[in-house]
Amino acid sequence: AFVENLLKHPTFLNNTYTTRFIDETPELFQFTKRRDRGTKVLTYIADITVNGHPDVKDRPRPPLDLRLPKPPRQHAEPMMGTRNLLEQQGPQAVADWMKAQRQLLITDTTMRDSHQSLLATRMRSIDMIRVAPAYATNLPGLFSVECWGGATFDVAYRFLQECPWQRLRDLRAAMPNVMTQMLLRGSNGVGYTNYPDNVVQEFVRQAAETGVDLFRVFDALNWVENMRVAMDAVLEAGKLCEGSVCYTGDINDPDRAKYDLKYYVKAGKELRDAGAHILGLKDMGGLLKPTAAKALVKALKEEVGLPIHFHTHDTAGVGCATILAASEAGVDAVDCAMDALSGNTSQPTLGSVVEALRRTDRDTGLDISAIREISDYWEQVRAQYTAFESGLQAPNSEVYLHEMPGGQFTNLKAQARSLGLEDRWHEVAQTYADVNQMFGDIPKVTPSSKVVGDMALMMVSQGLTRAEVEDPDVEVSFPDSVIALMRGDMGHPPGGFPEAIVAKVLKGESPNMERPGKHLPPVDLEATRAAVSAEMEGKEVDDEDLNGYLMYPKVFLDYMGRHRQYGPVRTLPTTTFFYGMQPGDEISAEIDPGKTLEIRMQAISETSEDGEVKVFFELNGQPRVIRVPDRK
Ligand code: BTN
Ligand code: 3PY
Ligand code: ZN
Repeated sequence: AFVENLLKHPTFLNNTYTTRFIDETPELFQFTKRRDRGTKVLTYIADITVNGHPDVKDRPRPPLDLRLPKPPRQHAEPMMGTRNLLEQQGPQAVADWMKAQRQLLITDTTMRDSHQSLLATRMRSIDMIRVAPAYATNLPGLFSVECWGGATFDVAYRFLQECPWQRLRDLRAAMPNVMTQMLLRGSNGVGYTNYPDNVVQEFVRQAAETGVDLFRVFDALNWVENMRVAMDAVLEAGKLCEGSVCYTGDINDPDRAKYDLKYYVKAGKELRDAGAHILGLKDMGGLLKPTAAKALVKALKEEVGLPIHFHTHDTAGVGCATILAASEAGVDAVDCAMDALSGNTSQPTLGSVVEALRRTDRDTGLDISAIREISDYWEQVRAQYTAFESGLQAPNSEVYLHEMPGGQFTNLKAQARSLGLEDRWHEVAQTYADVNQMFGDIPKVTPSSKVVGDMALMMVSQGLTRAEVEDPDVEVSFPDSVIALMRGDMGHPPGGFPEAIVAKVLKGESPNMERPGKHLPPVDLEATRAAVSAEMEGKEVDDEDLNGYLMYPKVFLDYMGRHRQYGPVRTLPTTTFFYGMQPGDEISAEIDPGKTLEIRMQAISETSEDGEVKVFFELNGQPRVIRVPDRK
C-alpha cells in the first residue's frame, strides 16, 4: 500500500520528490510505513537502554525522576516584531530603524552560542522548538534570536542525530515575528576550512530560504577580502548582513598596538564599504573591558555610521559591565543569554541587563516576568544536559592571558581531559598564549582558535617550549592544521604570520598569499547531487541535504545511515535520547504534526546465549518486542 500511495502521489509523479519528501508526506504512511518508523524509534530506545549512549558514557547523569521541561504559557497572539519589518520593508529599513530608535535592542543567544559555550553545543532541537512559540508571543520585542550556525550545524548531524535544516525550519515557523539569526564563518561556512565560493553561495542561499533573517558574518583572521563572497550572497538573498570584526588584544595596551582603536575603525569602514547593513563587534573571548568598550563604540558610531551590534562572553565576569558601558556609548544592539544559560563562558545575563536599564533612557521595553518564565523553562532544560557541563565553577580573569573564545573554552578543556592533561590546564592556557605570540598575535576564533589549541595541546603533551618550537635546529612535527594555517589556507592575519615560523612549518615551501577561495575550483553541484543520491539508494537528495553533504560529507552520510536505522529520534524527549527508558516509563513522541507515538517500556530480558536482549514495549497500546545485541 505504501508503494501504491507513493506512485500515485503528485510530487512523486513530478519527479520533484526528495529524501525529506517521504518524511514530510504522512499520507503515504497510512499502512506499513508508520509502523516502520515506530519500530526504528523503538530500536533506538532499546539500543540506548541496553548499551548506553556513547556521548554520555562516564559523565555525571541527571536524576532519574527528572520531569519533561514545561514551556510557559503563551500570553497573547504574536505581535509585530523585527521580522515583520524585514519582510515588509527590507533589510535597510531594519538597519535604519535600529539607529533611529533609542531602546537598547537585545538578541537572545540561548539557542546557539550559550549552549555551544556551556554545554558543548549539545542542546537538541525539541528543547528549543517547545519554547519557541512562547518567545513569539511573550517576547515579541526581542531584536533577534540567535539559533543557528556556528558549531550547531555539525553537532546536530554528528552527535544529536538530527537535521539542522529541520531545526531551522521548525523554529522559523514557531517564531514568525522575531528575526532568526545565524553565525556564519565567512568562507569557512559552518565548517573549519575554506570552501569553494559556489559552496558558500549555495549554503547562504539555502539558509536564507529555509529561515535565517540575519547573518552575522565574520572571518577568523579579520580579513574582509575573504568575507565578500559570503556577504554578497546574504545581500543577494535580501537578508540582513551583519559584517563583523572580531575583537582581540586590548585597545588600551601599547604592547598590542596592532589592535588599536584605528585598527577597528578601519575594519568597520571596510565592512561598511563591503555592503554590511550592521557592524558586528564580535568579542568572542570576552576581552573587551568596560572602559575600552565605551571608547570603541563611540569611535565606531561616529566614524562608521552603521548600527552596531555587540557580542561578548562573560568568561571574566565583567560582561554586564561592558554591555552597560557600550550602551552608554550608544551601541544599538547587544547579545545576552537567558539567565539560566548565561554567565561564565556564555553571554551576559539577559534579565539582569534588562533590569539594569529599566527606567533609564535605554530601557529595553522587554517584559521581565516573561523573561523569568522562559528562563525557568531553560533551567529545567539545562538539568537534562548534566553530562555536558564543563565543571567551570566561577568567572576567571585568566581569559585575559589565554584569550580563548567562549565557544572553544569548554571544548578545549574536554580535549585536554581526553589527552590526560586536565590537571595541567593552566599550563595549556599559558601555552595557548605562547602559541598566539609565536603565530604573530592573531585573532583567535573558529577556525584559527582551533589551530592555536591543537598546537598548544601538542606542545604540552610533548613537553615542548615556544623557544624549542622556534629553534631551527629542533625537529618539530607540526599538526596538519598548523601547516594549513601557515600555508595561507585560511587567509592571513593583520601583519601576516612571522616569516621564521612560516619557513619552519612549511620547510621552505612558499605560502599562498591570495584569498584561499580564489584557487578552489567550483564544485559541480548537480554531479555531486547525483553521486550522493546514488549513495542514498537512488533517492534524489534535496537542496538542504546537498548543502549538508557539501559542508560535511562524511558526517552527513553517517547521519543518513543512522537515520535509516533509527528513524526520527529527534522527536524523543532528551532524557530518553541519552539514557533510554526504564520498565514502567511512558513517553510520547510526535513524529509528525498530530501523529504521536505513545511508548511504554514494560520489561527488559536477560542477555540470551547468542548475546541478544529483548526489550518489551507497548506502542500505541500494542505489544512490541525489540531485540538488540548486548554490546556492553
Ligand atoms: C552517535 O553516533 O554518537 C549518536 C547516534 C546514536 C547512535 C547509537 S547510540 C547507541 C548505539 N551505539 C552506538 O555506538 N551507536 C548507536
Ligand atoms: C563559532 O564560530 O562557532 C563561534 O562561536 C565563534 O565565536
Ligand atoms: Zn560568541
